[in-house]
Amino acid sequence: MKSLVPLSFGLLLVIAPCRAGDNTAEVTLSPTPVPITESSEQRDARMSWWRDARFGMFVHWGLYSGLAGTWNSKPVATKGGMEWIQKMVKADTDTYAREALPKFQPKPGFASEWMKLAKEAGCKYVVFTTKHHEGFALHDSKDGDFNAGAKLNRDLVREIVEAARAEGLRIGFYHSLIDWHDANYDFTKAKGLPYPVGGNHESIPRNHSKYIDHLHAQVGELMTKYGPIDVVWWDFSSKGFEGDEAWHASELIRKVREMQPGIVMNNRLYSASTVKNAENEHREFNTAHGDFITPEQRIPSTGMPGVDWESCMTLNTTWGYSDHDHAWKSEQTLIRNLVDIASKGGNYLLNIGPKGDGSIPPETVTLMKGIGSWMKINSEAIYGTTAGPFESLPWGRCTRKGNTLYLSVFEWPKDGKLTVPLKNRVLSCSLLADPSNQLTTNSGPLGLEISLPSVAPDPTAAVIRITIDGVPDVMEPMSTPKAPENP
Ligand code: JFZ
Repeated sequence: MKSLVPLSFGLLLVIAPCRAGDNTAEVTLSPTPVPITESSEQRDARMSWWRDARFGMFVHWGLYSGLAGTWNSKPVATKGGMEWIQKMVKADTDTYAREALPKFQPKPGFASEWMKLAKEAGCKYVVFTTKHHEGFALHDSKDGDFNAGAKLNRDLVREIVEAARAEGLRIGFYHSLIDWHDANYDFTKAKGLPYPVGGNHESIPRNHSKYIDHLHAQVGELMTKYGPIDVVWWDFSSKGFEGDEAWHASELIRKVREMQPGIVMNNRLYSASTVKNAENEHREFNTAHGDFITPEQRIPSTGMPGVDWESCMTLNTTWGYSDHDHAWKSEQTLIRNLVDIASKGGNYLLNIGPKGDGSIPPETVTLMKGIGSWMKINSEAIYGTTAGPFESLPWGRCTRKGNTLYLSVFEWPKDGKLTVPLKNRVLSCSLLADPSNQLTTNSGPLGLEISLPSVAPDPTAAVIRITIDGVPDVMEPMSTPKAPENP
């Protein structure tokens, strides 16, 4: 009997003929909740594009982008998330909006610049902030007036979604659960979650269930007005404030899955259930809480077979744009991160922080185009691959596609000999940068030995594609013979 995993309890949908794809279709939910079950085959089908994609672009953009890390014409900091500037300067929402709104002037065509860069970098999907903790919604919302429709007479979500579709990119909505604007968001209950101001604000009574109504209403607009949405990226919950208590999470999941049956959802409606030792990190991830886990600013030491995961990371140290953060990572680091993450079976969601007018900082353009140049030759070693069969490799990483292995060499062997702890017979072996030239291979005591040209075709990561006979038969790492006990 095929295992049916309860996705969540859902409502029997009364749908007008066309689904969320057609923006005019009014999606009505019928009263009686019915269990939504999904077989693991159905789940694999729903997740397959996301698993094959491996590489996405994250975009943090909001009113904080116009402030650019500056408050009262002074830099607030040179490191750390400037999307949190309201909290860093302890500003109430009115003061914050007064300062920030005038500096948030999206220029025409900003979104296609983002999508063209994402495409050029080799990203397959883009996840952008429809609302961050500041509470400002980028869509033309009928729920409240702190949104682009009311303040700018623009629907920036529509502009961004349409630009993504024009480039054939999948689109995802980051949506903050935390809200530093809504007067009913009860920060006094939200233990472990950030809030910009305290003190006398605590005395004003707040009706958090009214905030939850606002949250669900805006999510409902986002999930019904812009066609098929591929990813939803909630942010974030704590051990002290999560799930149904904080967000009526299972009801939200049910509604979103009904409005967007194909959607892929992250895990942050619940606190990150972290087991911090490398061996069994996140092994117990419960997919009723979402589809994938979200390590932030780090790459897990080992893969997590059976668990879908996506590492999100900044190009410098801030998610939102800052004039004062120049700690840009190197192109080499970013490319090797992508390879490292893919070799462990994960996705890489690499962030850009556009300015208040939507323009992209030149350093960001250079770095993303640099990754794109590498992907032009080597994307076969990333898209549609799974984790490599090796625990670790001294000279690089390995990704896999059936009986084809992609060896990404970071440290080119000085003696031109690359040792791969593999017993299989080699059917073909060549560089992705020079596919027509077969490389010589021999099998030796330490496994497969590949003869390489003296100079690496790419100093960052040179990829060798080998097809082998059968499934990878990995040699146990040679236990270094113990030095005889000194008598
Ligand atoms: C959150 C946001 O606060 C931040 O601004 C950015 O959007 C990032 C992607 O996500 O940052 C977090 C969220 C959760 C943890 C740490 C930082 N956590 O659970 O450790």
